[in-house]
Amino acid sequence: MGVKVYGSTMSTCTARVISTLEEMGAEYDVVPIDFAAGEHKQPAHLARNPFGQVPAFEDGDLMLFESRAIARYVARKYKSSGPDLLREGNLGESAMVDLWLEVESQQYNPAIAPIVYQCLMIPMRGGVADQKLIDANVEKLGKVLDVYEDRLSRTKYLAGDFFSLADLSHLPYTHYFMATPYASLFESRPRVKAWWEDLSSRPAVRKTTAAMPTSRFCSCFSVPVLVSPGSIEGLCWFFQIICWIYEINRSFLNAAFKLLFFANLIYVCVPSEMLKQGPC
Ligand SMILES: N[C@@H](CCC(=O)N[C@@H](CS)C(=O)NCC(=O)O)C(=O)O
Repeated sequence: MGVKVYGSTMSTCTARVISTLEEMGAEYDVVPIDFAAGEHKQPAHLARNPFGQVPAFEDGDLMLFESRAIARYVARKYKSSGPDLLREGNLGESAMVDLWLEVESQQYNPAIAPIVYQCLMIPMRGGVADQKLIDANVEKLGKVLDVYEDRLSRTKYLAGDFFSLADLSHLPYTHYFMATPYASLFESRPRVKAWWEDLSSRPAVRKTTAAMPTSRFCSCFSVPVLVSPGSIEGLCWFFQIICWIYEINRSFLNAAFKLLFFANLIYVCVPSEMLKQGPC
């Protein structure tokens, strides 16, 4: 029987688990948890994860939560069928994997997560991003990436010259971060950029990110758009389809929507349903 992952394929922490399962060639089922309906706070899910968060993970009688702990478990359970992601046969290498997993969780994630949240999630829900918070975290992330640039000038991957869970754990937030206007933080650091290109082109990673579309954050909600219910729906779907097909530059899309807004082509308020689960 395959293992079960409770969560959403689009959620960053769930994607950390899914990408590890994909790397290891494991069979698994994703059991969707309906955030909009508050399912993650209901007793059935609290029994899986007492913090009312996703992911949760089930393997027979074993129930786990915390994505990094689950990913480690997956790497150990399927170690004969996939890459050696933890290097537990070598004391020094496994220590380096642990070290860079800690760096991801304690340095990288606290800086990158607020940027992603502010730039993508808040506007999608109709809110206004906190630019001060973004700026502070962009600066923090820049300093972390300077350390990465230095590290990657000496080794191909973070823990050494081998791909490990420490690299893979960076996937979910970095994937979404690349759809923010601050992706240039990677462009300006050639070794970090090459490392990300390598990581993001792995087949298991591509399969995981295929279920994490960034075009859903297209910027029709990044300005206080006023729309007529009928016209915006068609317009949003139209741009969404263009996004999907051509993966066009989001700043162009942003400009296009702002232009439409100021040209007064959009004029009544966004229906609240669309803010919750709109096509963009
Ligand atoms: N440290 C946890 C964080 C889990 C987490 O923050 N999950 C988010 C989705 S990515 C969530 O469930 N948020 C809903 C909430 O906190 O109420 C992990 O790595 O699994």
